[in-house]
Amino acid sequence: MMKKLFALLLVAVLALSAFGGLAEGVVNVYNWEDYIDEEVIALFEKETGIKVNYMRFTLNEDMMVQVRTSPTAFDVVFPSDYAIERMIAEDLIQPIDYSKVPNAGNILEWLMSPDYDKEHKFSIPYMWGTVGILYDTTKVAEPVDSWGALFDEQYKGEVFMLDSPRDALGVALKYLGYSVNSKDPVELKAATDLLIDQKNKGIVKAYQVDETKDKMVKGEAALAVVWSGDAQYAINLNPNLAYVVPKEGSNVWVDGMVIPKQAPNYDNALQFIDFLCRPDIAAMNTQYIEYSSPNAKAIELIGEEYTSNTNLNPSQETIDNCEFFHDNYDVKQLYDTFWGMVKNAK
Ligand code: N2P
Repeated sequence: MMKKLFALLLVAVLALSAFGGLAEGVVNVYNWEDYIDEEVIALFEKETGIKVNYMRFTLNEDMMVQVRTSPTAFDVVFPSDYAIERMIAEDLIQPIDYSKVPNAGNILEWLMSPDYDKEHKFSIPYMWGTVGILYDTTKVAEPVDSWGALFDEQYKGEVFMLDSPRDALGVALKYLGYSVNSKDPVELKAATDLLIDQKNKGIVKAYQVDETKDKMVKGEAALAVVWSGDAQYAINLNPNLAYVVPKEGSNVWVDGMVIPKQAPNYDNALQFIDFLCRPDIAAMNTQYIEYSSPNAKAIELIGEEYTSNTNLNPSQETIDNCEFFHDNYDVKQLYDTFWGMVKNAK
């Protein structure tokens, strides 16, 4: 008898979840590795009762493959500018209902009308930053101010490169005086040759992404190409480290929050996005991951500690010397081929 009752109960619960009764209590979040204060997730779950199913990726390129092949798997995704541009073009994401995201009003003016998503119809900025060099002041001859240090043979075996086609090729393009958005095969070939030469000379210790920050804290290399927040995170743990956006210029980027077209929990996605835009939450999150915040009220809450730090709050001059990436899908094959040549070089 008891067994029968239990079985009936189980069927009822399963039926309820199949009809969406329980499914309403979930939000499927797909964000970069090491890119949130986990306490933020716990607070959201506690306040809303919505369970966060949190998944992570390392590069925009990997994330886009997942969203294309599993269009119903995610409710909130965090692509960078050029990836947002691509996802709009491929009709992978849907407009944001701003009436349900009141805290979006806290976003800084200069980030509100970007080229990649005019009027922010599809995306709300999450964090932003630069690409630069994190270096160990005890291991370099003089203060680093140029990408040239990465190609200098005195740093043989002492350089971590970003294992990311756009970032690595972007660095080489910038050093050669070209745009990070170059589509010119001659310029791209020159950038590729520079990276292959750097590798052949044994200057590169490793190509990696998320591992770099902790390895730099431990003093495992002299120089590393990193995103600004990872630099600040490492500097907090090792005061011998410093970060520079090289004088030749670099890439400045914004990661946004978007909702895939077939997201199963649209309203929960909006609630999660709004929560991340709440000033106290955005402040707490930025202070934990050490990336630049697009949230004016959060910055006010943090105050001097944020505004006086040029890694978090670069000067207008530094920003103006940097370029945003743009969607380069029409030359993706070219980038993939050249990046393959770098990675396969012996
Ligand atoms: C942090 C991810 C940074 C994202 N691990 C850079 N766009």
